[in-house]
Amino acid sequence: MSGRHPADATVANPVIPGFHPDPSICRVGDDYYLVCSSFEYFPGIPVFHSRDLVNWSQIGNALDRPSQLRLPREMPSSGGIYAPTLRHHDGRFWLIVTNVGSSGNVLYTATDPAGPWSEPLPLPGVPGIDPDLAWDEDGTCWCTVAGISQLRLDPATGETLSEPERTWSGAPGAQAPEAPHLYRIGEYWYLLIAEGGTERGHSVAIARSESPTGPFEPCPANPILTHRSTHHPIQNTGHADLVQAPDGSWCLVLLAVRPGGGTPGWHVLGRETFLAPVSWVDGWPVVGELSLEMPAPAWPLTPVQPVPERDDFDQAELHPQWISVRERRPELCGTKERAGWLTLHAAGTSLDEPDVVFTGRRQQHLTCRVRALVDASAGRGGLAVRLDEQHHYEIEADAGTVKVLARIGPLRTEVASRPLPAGPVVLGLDIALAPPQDARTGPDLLSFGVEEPDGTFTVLGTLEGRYLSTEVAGGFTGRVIGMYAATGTVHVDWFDYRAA
Ligand code: 6LW
Repeated sequence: MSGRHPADATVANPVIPGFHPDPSICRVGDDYYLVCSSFEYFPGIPVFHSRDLVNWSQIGNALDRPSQLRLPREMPSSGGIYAPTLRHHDGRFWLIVTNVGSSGNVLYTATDPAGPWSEPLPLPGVPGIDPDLAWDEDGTCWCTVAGISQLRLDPATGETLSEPERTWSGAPGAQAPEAPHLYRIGEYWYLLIAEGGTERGHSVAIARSESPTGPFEPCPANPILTHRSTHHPIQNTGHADLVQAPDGSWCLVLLAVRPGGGTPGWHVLGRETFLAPVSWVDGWPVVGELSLEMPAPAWPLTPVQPVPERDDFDQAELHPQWISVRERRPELCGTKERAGWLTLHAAGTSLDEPDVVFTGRRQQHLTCRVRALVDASAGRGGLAVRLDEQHHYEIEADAGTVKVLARIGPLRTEVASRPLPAGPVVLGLDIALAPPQDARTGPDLLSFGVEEPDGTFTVLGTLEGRYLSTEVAGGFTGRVIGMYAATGTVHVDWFDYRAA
């Protein structure tokens, strides 16, 4: 993931770049675990491990069996898995989450956060979204949800033991009090929330009480974190979770975005996971500098194995970074059919459909270079950048043609087309920052093309990136780059993604 800066004086933020929103973190001994929302993608809820809060590696996806995660076709994009909370209690990991548009609030447990995770335990009495779990000294389990309200829960049965009661809902009149997390720290119970909405007004606020149920006293310095109304390159700061660092100091993980281009600024990688230092003054957390290059922490860093840039599809199971839309049926998408290749069988669907046969990885860098060796001689498909079914660009091959296609809202267009000689072809995409021209430009340019036998890259079409941004498409996700089959069978020998 993110690494130590060569000078060792700073480290890069976001610590988990790309579409990784709503981070929730827990510490067990020297180990940290972090989960994120995954919306309409399967497998769901990426699980990360770190020993230093800076270097993270993905150790799995909590919801990796169809029985754990149902994402029905009718459920729109940006429905599905919202805002998990991960906690460790009584020797077990607890993951509470909302499946919006399907099963509502559900609870999973595991002894190893890398999996396997349990089947979902339904929580029919838990309303709304953003559920949190906290246990008090006598073992009572408190579940707090967006709004903000709280109830007693039996996490073993899923039964709710009290009616939801309003606790503290942030600044009077502030939009969307959400993302609550309740903690016992020192002599107080702290209720951390987000408010202002997940867009530019996003912020983090906190209150405290001597009891987990309140009454809560708001921090006089609220919001304790927001970048609204600033020129800061990190915006939409909110949805945070507190954790104690290896040296006993504290940190916040949070979501934020990196908008680019002219006005209003477009963010294309989704909401990413950032880290910020926290100090305590008079029993209140004070959030330190949140920057793209932050001072290296005081504790030792433990670099992790980066995800290989190239995947040769020579393993029976796909790396956990690969995600598909709503489901991944092994008979339609996998590496077992042709050894060393990823095989995709179209199921009568295309990228315009909610159940396209697609598998991709999150775009994690503002500029990057992607290549994939594709054999589409028995079908039609290729390499796509997907925001949702109405916002995607792709380079598509069939037995004799290669085309660059774009869908933006209700509009579809063919941008370029050229004949293709027989045999597999290297399809490619270069994403570069758009040159600053005027207030309407940017943030990036996506050039699709093919690699010629001599290795040169021929661009067939260049498209503006803003149409694949959250500000244009709406929703909660970010770009995912991957391969798909629109008709017949498409084989992919390798996929190579690297930061540029
Ligand atoms: C999530 C809410 C939020 O449920 O966005 O930014 C929603 N915060 O807490 C979807 O991620």
